[in-house]
Amino acid sequence: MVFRFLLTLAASMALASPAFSQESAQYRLDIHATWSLETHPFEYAPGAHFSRMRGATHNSRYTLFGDGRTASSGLQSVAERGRTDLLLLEMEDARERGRLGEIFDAPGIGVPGTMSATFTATEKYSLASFATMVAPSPDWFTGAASVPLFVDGKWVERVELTLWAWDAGTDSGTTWTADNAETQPRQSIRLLAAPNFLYPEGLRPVGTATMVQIEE
Ligand SMILES: [Ca+2]
Repeated sequence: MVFRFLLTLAASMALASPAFSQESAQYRLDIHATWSLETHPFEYAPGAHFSRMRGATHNSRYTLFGDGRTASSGLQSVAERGRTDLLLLEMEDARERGRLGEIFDAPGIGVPGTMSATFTATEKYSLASFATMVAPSPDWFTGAASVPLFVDGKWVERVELTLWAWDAGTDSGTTWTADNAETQPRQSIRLLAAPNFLYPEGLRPVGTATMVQIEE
């Protein structure tokens, strides 16, 4: 609570004094789901959508996901069921430990489509991550992890990201609507090279995202 108050205080100081304006930057995140039956014709995904997105600003002591890492239970819940409540608890815990700043989210969307959110990054929490389920699926998700927004003493004005499908390594299903098949032990998170995403030219992304600095 005190911490939240301090954050609020810091935000109002930033507004009040230009001298503080460089200590934080507000960003708009736009996630463009390009995935459709036309772009990924291998099999049909009934009711294809991106689930509710959840993200956060944080420092280098927090990692939402990464190639070769093991998924947290919160990420597993996102990837398997599109639920973000457990991930929210993990993020709140990380915030208590001083690893994470602002938490943000956006409602799910049908694909193709766009979802958006705004957030404020600070010098202390200048990395941004987010995840959403590629749904329906066994444990497939997309997102970005630890995107640096404060580089060489400056706030990055615009970041463009390619969104790949990832396998959370927690369910062994291989089709969009496979029955639940828990992977024991958990495998590591990997780029998804299933036929659903692998085409002659290589892996086909499920979308793009931009983080653009906006006026506070
Ligand atoms: Ca899997």
